[in-house]
Amino acid sequence: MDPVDALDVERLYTDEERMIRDTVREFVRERVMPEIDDWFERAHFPKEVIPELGKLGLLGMHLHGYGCAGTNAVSYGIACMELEVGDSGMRSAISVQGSLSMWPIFTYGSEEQKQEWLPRMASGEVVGCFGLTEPDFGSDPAGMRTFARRDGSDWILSGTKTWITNGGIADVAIVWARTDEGIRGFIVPRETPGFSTSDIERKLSLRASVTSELSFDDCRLPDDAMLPGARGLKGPLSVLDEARFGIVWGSMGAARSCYETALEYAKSRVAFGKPIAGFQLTQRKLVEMLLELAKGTLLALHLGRMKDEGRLEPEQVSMGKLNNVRAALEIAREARSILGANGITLEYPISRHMNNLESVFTYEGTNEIHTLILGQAVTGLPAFK
Ligand code: TGC
Ligand code: FAD
Repeated sequence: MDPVDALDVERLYTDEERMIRDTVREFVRERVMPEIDDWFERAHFPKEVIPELGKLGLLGMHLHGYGCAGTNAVSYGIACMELEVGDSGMRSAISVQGSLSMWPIFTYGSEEQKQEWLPRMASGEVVGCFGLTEPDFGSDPAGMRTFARRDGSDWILSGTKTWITNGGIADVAIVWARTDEGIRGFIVPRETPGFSTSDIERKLSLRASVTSELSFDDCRLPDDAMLPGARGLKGPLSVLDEARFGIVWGSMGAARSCYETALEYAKSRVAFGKPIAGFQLTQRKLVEMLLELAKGTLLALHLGRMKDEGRLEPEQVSMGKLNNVRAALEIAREARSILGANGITLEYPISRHMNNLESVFTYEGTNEIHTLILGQAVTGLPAFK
């Protein structure tokens, strides 16, 4: 039995999926691992990685046409998992670019909007971000105050979005705003007068990722800045399904890194005259971690196959996000305990993953929100308010 892929889940991958796994794994080994501790410590996101991810065909990879790779959803999931073995910030980069920024243009944009933006976003020449959360409205985006009003054929956009991944380095923002005709999505280029960003400093989580506030001070946008196909809150919420799917996979990547690190450490660290892996209590920890890792990876693959068959429902994505991020966080905490004092340093990846997973637990719908989504699905009774 393979001590990491104990259920031989990767045997269920196709040859093409295995090839993508190998490509991303190598990228993480060669490009991310030698630098990630330094990026994390300096709170630095290397923007130059984005075109490199584009060259590998990972940006908007499961979209078809417009310079996108056109893979299946499972391949996208595998890429998310392998990148998050490196760091959640690396997975966030492709989530935000491919799922949160390109997918809404691909799904709700006009042909002109797709032609204008998608090829340059697929190559990484143009970086996107997704603005839904506001200072007073995170879990409940229906309350958003950002507003776009008509002025002739133009729109005037005003408001503030916050906690926006890649906001400070983005060339374009997908911004959701209230209008007289309900919530609509807008493509806002960085150079739009009145659009400014400021980065959120002193984060203790996702330090190798930029997180920013976006301000819109009476930004004038042409009529064709609006995404014609998205109307109402359903627009942004459907976009979230895409990124949440990536997190179902990605969280298992962070968990795998923590488990593998703890397993290797336990075999070599000696206490009371023998390797700590030889103590029953340590073995129990490792086995519990292995069980959750194996189940979470299988769940991710199952949801991926359902997505590729076109029958994955939003509530099922919530099941995956709720279960896998919670499991990954528990695995990270247990792994940290196996390393003892060494577990708290940047010499090992565990505390870095653990801190990152605290954000992953909160963004894309908190643990509580996904619990309530599932509670509503099984009882028919909404308990959000
Ligand atoms: P509700 O009345 O339930 O729904 C309004 C309309 O939307 C539809 N809908 C969905 N459609 C597709 N997918 C989903 N997941 C959907 N959820 C709801 C729904 O059918 C309805 O359609 P219609 O046609 O009837 O109008 O809306 P609500 O206001 O009661 O809210 C429900 C709730 C709480 C579940 C929702 O607001 C929610 O999911 N809140 C969490 C917000 C969230 O996840 N924000 C994430 C921001 S982006 C981010 O975190 C990026 S991290 C980036 C990185 O990886 O670095
Ligand atoms: P709140 O909504 O204030 O919730 C606080 C607590 O109350 C949580 O535990 C929550 O579960 C609980 N709670 C709220 N309502 C209920 C309820 N009805 N019942 C029970 N408990 C409840 N957003 C974007 O739009 N784009 C991005 O790119 C993006 N990137 C992010 C990157 C990072 C690093 C982080 C940390 C966040 C990012 N976000 C982004 C924002 C993220 O989506 C929000 O933080 C998240 O939706 C939660 O909102 P909040 O932080 O305002 O928490």
